Amino acid sequence: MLESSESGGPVNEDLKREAAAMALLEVRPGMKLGLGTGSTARHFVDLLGAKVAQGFECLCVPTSEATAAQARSLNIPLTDLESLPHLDMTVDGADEIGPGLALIKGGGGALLREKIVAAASDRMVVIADATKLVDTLGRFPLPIEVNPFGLGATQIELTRILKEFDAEGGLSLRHDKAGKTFVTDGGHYIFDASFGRISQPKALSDALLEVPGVVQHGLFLGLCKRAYVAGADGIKTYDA
Ligand code: ABF
Repeated sequence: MLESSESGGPVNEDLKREAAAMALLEVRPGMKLGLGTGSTARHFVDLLGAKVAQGFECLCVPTSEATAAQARSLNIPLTDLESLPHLDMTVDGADEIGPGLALIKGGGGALLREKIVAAASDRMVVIADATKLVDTLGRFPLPIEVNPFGLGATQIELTRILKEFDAEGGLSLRHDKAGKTFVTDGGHYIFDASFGRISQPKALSDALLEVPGVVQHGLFLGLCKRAYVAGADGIKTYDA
């Protein structure tokens, strides 16, 4: 049931949970699942935990230490891609969902593991509220995960790429709430790149991956097969 916000509209968290509940309907007993990261994926893990508490069987690979901790607290059986390199489905959130279900992810800092786990899955399902839908990717700054070694040289290369792709803004090294350089679960740093509009996602992806210091970036192209997007007018299903 939706609660009302001060403006009378549905509360965002309720929308996220409704999208998560839709993805849960795809989960079958014995499935091997990738568990995403972020506040929307968190709802999915909560709902899955409630099913597991009723005896539902599944085996899951988390995409972050935060999700692993949540899943453990709910007694969801966990493993890793070393033991289980192939998954049936991954359910995750996104920062932006563009045409063809191209995504920007990584606002939560877990993009590398999220991409590895999604790529190891038969099917990636994204859950989101309708604020994540965009006509063109790029309004949300693109996270680029980099190796701390050679940071200055990597920054110069990335600045060149931003210029080449007509970025509206610049690069900024991500910091945590305490003001320290944000460090990913894999020990890397993240640059957030303000493109404004990404009109050639594939070309940009290729250019970024050519920079030796770039570990991965938050453009998810051709990975997402379905999105459940919850808005005030209900839940819409988008298929790639
Ligand atoms: C993960 O969490 C990330 O890839 C994305 O950055 C973020 C979305 O978070 P939320 O669901 O909290 O908006 O899915």
